[in-house]
Amino acid sequence: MIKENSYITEEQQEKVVLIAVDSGSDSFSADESLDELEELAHTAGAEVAGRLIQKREDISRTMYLGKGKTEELRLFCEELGATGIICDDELSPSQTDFLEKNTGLKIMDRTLLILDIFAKHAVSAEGKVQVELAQLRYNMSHLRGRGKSMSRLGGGIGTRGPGEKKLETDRRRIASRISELNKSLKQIEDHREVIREKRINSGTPIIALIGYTNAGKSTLMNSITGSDVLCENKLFATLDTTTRQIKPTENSKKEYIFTDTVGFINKLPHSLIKAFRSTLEEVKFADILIHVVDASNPACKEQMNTVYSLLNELDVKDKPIITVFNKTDKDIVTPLPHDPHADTTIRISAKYNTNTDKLLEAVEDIVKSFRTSIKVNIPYSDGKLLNLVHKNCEIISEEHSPSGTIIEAYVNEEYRLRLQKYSV
Ligand SMILES: Nc1nc2c(ncn2[C@@H]2O[C@H](COP(=O)(O)OP(=O)(O)OP(=O)(O)O)[C@@H](O)[C@H]2O)c(=O)[nH]1
Ligand SMILES: [Mg+2]
Repeated sequence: MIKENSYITEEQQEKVVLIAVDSGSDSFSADESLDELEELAHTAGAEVAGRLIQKREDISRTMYLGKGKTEELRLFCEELGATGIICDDELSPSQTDFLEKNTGLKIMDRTLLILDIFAKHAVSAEGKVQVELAQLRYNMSHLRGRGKSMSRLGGGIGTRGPGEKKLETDRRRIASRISELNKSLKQIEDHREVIREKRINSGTPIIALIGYTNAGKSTLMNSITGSDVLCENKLFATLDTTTRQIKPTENSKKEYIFTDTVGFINKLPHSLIKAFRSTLEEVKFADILIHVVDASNPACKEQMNTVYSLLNELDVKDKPIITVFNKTDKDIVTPLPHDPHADTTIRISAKYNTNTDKLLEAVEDIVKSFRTSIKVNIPYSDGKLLNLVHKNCEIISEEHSPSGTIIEAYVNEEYRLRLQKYSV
């Protein structure tokens, strides 16, 4: 039988050289950053043939590497038979032109690579719209004459995804497509808002799993909630938010909502932050953050710093944080970094389910610390509120009086405020 898409010829694997400038100003070393770029390149399906780093304090607006270094790069690529070059920083159009003219190869950058991976991994309608928006924004700021990099021939990195056909359209067409996409995104976001409101009204604690990409968030989500989110040793395996409702411990009275979210990365492209803002901001609506750290990664301290600076950028503040040092079944960094933002830290292995019970107890303790016990007399005329209290609060005692129902209950802050007026 002929397979449906068997006529599609295999994409030729790109063989790339990675380049970076070491200015000494980033918290990641140039080598660490290129290790990550290499992972990104593998995830996007390219083979990495070599890398080249130049020590340089200032990067010129027109030349990413110096003249001599660019010639060295050309020879290096020739020797390795490379088909493309990937730069660790986002390149300006003139920097791309210069590299392209002087090496004759396809020039890509970290941003393009991340966008390409997002395009490959987008599943939901929202994810696809967000990726296309980010791709168009990137293309808008990189529109220039058709060079090798922009040629559609041969496919490969930067040519995939929902935005593909639009790459060749002009600025005006792109702008009108952006506004079209913004409209449909707004509709999806409104829908999300309704669901979110419902969740908040239910008073159910929301716990978000956050952290650097590949730290093990989805693996942890699966091990604590029994769900089957895709986990892969690839960057950005998860793009869509998944939520599951479970009782954290056997003795828990109520269920909690756990959400698995998209991972963070150093130098996350601005076009992506902008397009994915609503997905990234899921964490804003959580009551507790579980910060998952890959303790076996030598750069885990820098990764943690990246996570905290992105949280800051998203204006996520004052949330209780449990930091879990994951992958402790492997060789881990010693000593583990100190985390001044965490309320508690726990060492776990999500893969082998080690210490996840301790994590859930810690979650339960924090949720308990949120609630207060109250005694109220809810008049019979406010039966609606009484129903909500029954549904969403933990009742300690209940009796009927001539004027209303007298209830003692554990409530969260929201219900404490709602019920304040009936307090006895
Ligand atoms: N050895 C070991 N590997 C783990 C552990 N937890 C996760 N992994 C592996 O780490 C890789 C990434 O795991 P994911 O759960 O997909 O990571 P993630 O944080 O969801 O990643 P993204 O969705 O890509 O941001 C997978 O290959 C997992 O099997 C662990 O405790 N021990
Ligand atoms: Mg994941």
